Amino acid sequence: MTRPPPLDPAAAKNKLAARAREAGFDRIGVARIDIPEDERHLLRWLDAGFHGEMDYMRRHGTMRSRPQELVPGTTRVVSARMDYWPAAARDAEAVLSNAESGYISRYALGRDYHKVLRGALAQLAKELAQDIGPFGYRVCVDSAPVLEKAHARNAGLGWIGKHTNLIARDAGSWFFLGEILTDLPLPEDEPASAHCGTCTACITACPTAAIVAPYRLDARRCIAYLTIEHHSAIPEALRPAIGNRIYGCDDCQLVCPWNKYAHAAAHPDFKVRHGLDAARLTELFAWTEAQFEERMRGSAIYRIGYEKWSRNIAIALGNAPASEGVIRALEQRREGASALVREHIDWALERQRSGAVGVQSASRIDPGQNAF
Ligand code: B12
Ligand code: SF4
Ligand code: SF4
Repeated sequence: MTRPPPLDPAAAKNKLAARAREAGFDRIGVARIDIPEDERHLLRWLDAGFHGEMDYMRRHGTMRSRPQELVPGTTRVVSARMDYWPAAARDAEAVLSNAESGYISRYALGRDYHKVLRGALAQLAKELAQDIGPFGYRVCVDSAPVLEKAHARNAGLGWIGKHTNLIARDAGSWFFLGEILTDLPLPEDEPASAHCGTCTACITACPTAAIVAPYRLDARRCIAYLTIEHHSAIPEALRPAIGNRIYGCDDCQLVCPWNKYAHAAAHPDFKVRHGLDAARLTELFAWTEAQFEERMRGSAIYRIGYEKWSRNIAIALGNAPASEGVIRALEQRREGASALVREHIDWALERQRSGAVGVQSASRIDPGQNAF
């Protein structure tokens, strides 16, 4: 029987980097597993209730900050970055300032990134095993209980900005992260240094004042949380500031000066689908559930389901300029809508009929105003 040659960690890392490029990743790095300071921030964040309805974040406990509790034997985290900026999409600012269009976050205009990254990471790990022999690993993308940004920072991929996203000096922040937790003793990279300096542009730009302090995000106020993760009614006080953002929010990243260094997505799966970069709200609202299922399958948007999709569009219609067309669209969907959606339709109709729309759609929430 032939034995595999003894592992050369540096050579294994070089192979990994080469295979990662072939698999479509823009950068990888290797980190140790311990992140005690980040664990403290996570626990303080949970104690403050900032996670809102994302109960799973509390349930996972320290497994989120200790990969060795998730996968025994783990000694390294391989962090991988894949850029998603859809360069051919309609200009973000133009869509945001057209209240009759729905703004969908740049990351969700193409295929669901969970599928893209998980597939690429699994391929990467399998090919590395062919190169160097079998090793222990688990791949993670978002859904696994791992503090991805902390590991990526320690792997040298970037720093956690004041808006709490990871930023790379040479690539901005429009990228996804994924990991391979492994028992391979790969050489570690140097953690990245931070470069926000005195800038506070993201904090000022946030429409709902969700960045309550540098590096501290109250998810309950964040439009990404409200439109994607929050299952029940959206607090009325926050609805006007949501404007026409119907899935996710990008404002804090759109103003970040480091994003002038962002790279366009190379992966074909991140190309815009179904004209989602500039769809009219009334047209989206007219979709039946069957049309939503058919068109959104394979997209990250599919995960929120037709009810939350309709809830979000109803809010945007409540923020749109008053018009007969919008009122008709809302009335047509009212009959047969679930109690949750009907409540949001009624709110929108009230605003449309009273003329309380338009100006508020562009407004920001006062940071002192508590919606809870
Ligand atoms: C839960 C979650 C959310 C929540 C909460 C966001 C958040 N900041 O925590 C919501 C739904 C709001 C959200 C929104 C978005 N998300 Co998200 N999300 C996650 C998820 C699943 C977990 C994040 C987490 O653990 N949060 C817990 C808190 C404690 O962590 P934190 O805010 O990051 O806090 C860290 C630091 O800020 C610091 N810290 C915290 N408090 C304090 C206090 C002080 C004083 C200091 C100094 C430091 C400090 O320590 C913490 C630990 O490192 C990750 C995937 C993953 N498994 O990691 C994706 C992830 C972070 N999301 C991602 C994306 C793309 C987004 C959106 C851009 C999507 C969109 N356009 O709508 C927005 C961005 C909003 C924003 N400004 O962060 C990407 C980010 C990629 C990147 N470049 O960083 C990730 C990594 C998913 C992925 N696999 O690519 N998300
Ligand atoms: S994603 Fe939007 S709402 Fe959330 S922190 Fe950034 S700007 Fe604020
Ligand atoms: S906008 Fe400024 S403060 Fe916010 S993350 Fe970017 S550099 Fe840091």
